[in-house]
Amino acid sequence: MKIKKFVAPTLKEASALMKKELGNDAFILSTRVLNKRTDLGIQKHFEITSGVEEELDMVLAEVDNKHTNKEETFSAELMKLQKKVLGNQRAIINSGDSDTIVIAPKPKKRRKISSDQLKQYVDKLIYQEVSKPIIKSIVNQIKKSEEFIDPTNIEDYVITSLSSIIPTTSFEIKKHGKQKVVAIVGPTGVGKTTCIAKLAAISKILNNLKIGIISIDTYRLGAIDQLRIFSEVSSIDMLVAYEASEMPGLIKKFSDKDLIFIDTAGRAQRNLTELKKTKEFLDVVNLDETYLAISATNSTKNLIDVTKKFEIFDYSALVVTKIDEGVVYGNILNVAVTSKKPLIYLTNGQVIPDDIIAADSDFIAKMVVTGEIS
Ligand SMILES: Nc1nc2c(ncn2[C@@H]2O[C@H](COP(=O)(O)OP(=O)(O)O)[C@@H](O)[C@H]2O)c(=O)[nH]1
Ligand SMILES: [Mg+2]
Repeated sequence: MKIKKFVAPTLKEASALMKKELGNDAFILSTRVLNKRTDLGIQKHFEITSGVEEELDMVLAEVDNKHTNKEETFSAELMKLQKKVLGNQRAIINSGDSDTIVIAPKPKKRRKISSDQLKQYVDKLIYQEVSKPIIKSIVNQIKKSEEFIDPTNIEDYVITSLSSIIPTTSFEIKKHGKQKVVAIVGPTGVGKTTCIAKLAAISKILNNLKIGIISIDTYRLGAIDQLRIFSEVSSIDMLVAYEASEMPGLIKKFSDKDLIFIDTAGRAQRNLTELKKTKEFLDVVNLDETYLAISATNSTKNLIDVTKKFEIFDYSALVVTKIDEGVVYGNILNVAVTSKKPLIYLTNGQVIPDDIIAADSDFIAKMVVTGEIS
């Protein structure tokens, strides 16, 4: 096992450094907060001690070989494997020097987590409908860093481990006054128009940007009215395209805008012909980014199906809507990991513009582990 420490101002940055150097198979052994002297004085930094296994773990292969469909059996299976590995007595002690560590016999002092405590977390993740491979990887990490985990830090450890696998990205405005064009696609009623209204209002009020909205949702009755009322109330210019050929002209009309949002028709992803009609409107525009909106209330299977069907739009990030209505949150984690698309926003209610949150992997990991939106 290769072991290394990474220090950065945030846990996320430290985790990114780790992944960059050790690859995606790297796991977190422990984390701690340091006070680091910088040009700006003493600042809080996060240190991750991480490791990467040189060869594939036999134990995981064992889980794979046993096709356990029932969740209870799966959990019991993990516990059995866990016990087996916990027998391996080894400890990693920090020598004080930030780059060196000493591997020594385990001191008896630290109170180990019991099988029941670990099972509690495995059960929590199963209840949250986190996919089996993800739970396995978390158990795998815990198992390898058992020496560092005790009843007081296991929750933080599970959250940090989950957080390190959630891809996120953030919205950026183009520099030097260049215009940015963003489209949001997604299934019917998922919350695309509401999301655009929130983003448009925030960008106008907080960032002082000139915003234009183009709607191509002439399909659903009342869809245009919904947006027109919003644009009048918030004094944001809005144009409607009835044919794909009108799109370049509308973009030109908005040549003074910093940011243009394109709101698309909510069409069922089962109907590829319908999706292609929407795509015709977007194909004639120079899009900077396309986001796929998906609802937190859908099952993992449904969400993965949507992410696949909408691949024709070549979207760059996911917006997860209606997290306030979600009962469990493992689906959000599963779809981000499976689709390999980063999360950019979460929406948590109907209020414009308040109910939108920039995606943060720690926040999402916490939602999954605690079952609550903090
Ligand atoms: N609870 C909740 N409702 C939302 C959220 N986002 C949108 N909605 C509601 O979902 C419904 C459909 O939203 P809309 O934006 O018209 O969906 P679209 O068809 O994808 O454009 C509306 O009643 C919205 O108020 C959210 O984050 N939470
Ligand atoms: Mg809409």
